[in-house]
Amino acid sequence: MMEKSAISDPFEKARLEKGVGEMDDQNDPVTMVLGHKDVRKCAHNWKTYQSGAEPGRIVIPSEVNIRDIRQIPFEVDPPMHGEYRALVEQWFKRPLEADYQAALEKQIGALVDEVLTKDSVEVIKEFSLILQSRALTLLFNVPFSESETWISWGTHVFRSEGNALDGDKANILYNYIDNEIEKSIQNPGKDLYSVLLASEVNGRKLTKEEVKGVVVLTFSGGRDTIINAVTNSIAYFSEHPKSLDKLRKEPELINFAIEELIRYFSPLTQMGRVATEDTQVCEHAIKAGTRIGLNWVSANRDASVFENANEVVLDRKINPHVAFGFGTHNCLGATHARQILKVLIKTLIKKVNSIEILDAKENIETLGEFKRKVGFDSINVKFN
Ligand code: EMZ
Repeated sequence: MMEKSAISDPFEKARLEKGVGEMDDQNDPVTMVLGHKDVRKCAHNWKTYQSGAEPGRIVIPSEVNIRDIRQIPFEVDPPMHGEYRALVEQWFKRPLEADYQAALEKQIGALVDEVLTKDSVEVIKEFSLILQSRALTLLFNVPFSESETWISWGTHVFRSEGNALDGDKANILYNYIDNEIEKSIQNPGKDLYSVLLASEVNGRKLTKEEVKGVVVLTFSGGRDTIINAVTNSIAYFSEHPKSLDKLRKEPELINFAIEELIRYFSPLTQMGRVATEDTQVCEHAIKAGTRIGLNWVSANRDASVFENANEVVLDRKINPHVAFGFGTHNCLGATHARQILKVLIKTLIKKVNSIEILDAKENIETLGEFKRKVGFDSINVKFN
């Protein structure tokens, strides 16, 4: 029987035969680029494949109908992209600092202690969502109590249960952010809002709209992605107790394990780009103004790059995965995400003997003819 934690690769055949796959998305079709080399090439080529299209359009499924706020630096092309990125880069490296790490250890330790006392834990709602929301207070440098509000928003800030894009839900986030920005203008502190409000690009202060653009991205980009990574990790260690033992005995492998789990799960399936000219990928015509999808998931299973690509090789040493994207737009939150997984694994090693899956419902994403398991809609476990 297939393991519950296993995630198969639906793109293999198309990747080998054509190099691309087609899907529709709200009548704005996407040509998905599937091979590792092609994905990297297109991601690198920001002149032909732009991010600075209409806000929301490079996200698949497209968010053009539910938002008009440009996310920064994510939906901006060079050279302006670099200006913004330089502003936020240091802030997003704070997860490497000792007190950040200690605070994260305290948060995750307490949460694991709590779930250990329960007979059954629904991992997404009772563990991963809480973990992500609490950890985010560190990234924002705001009081822990804010996480209560964020938890109430559920696993995705732009989608309601059942995955439908939801404009009303987006407005809850926007109103919240507008309010926080006003509060920081009145009362500047040491939080992300205040830091952004005080910073300058090209010799002028960031506008409120720009601050909002960075903040929206901080809320949305690392939400379902981290929740899926954490949930999939719990499922994986539940079915592979020996892997947890191995890391217990050889903690020097933890960093390799993190990269490998991220490669294998690839929480973000793909990211779109809009072609600025008529061009082609794998002899497949791409018309100016249409979209391609940089399919990280497929690239991360490319057998010409990864030996035993469909297995978790916990101590994989050479691992040029693209789960955090590639090139100019590589993931700003990657340091935070990696630190979360590191502390999670260390905490499991210390406190947990075994995890038993009681029942699980898969979350399957449909991309044209392809069906991809992203993770779970729900998964109940018992921590021992
Ligand atoms: C966007 C995206 C960023 C998008 C790196 O990914 O994440 C998605 O979950 C959001 O819906 O708006 O932030």
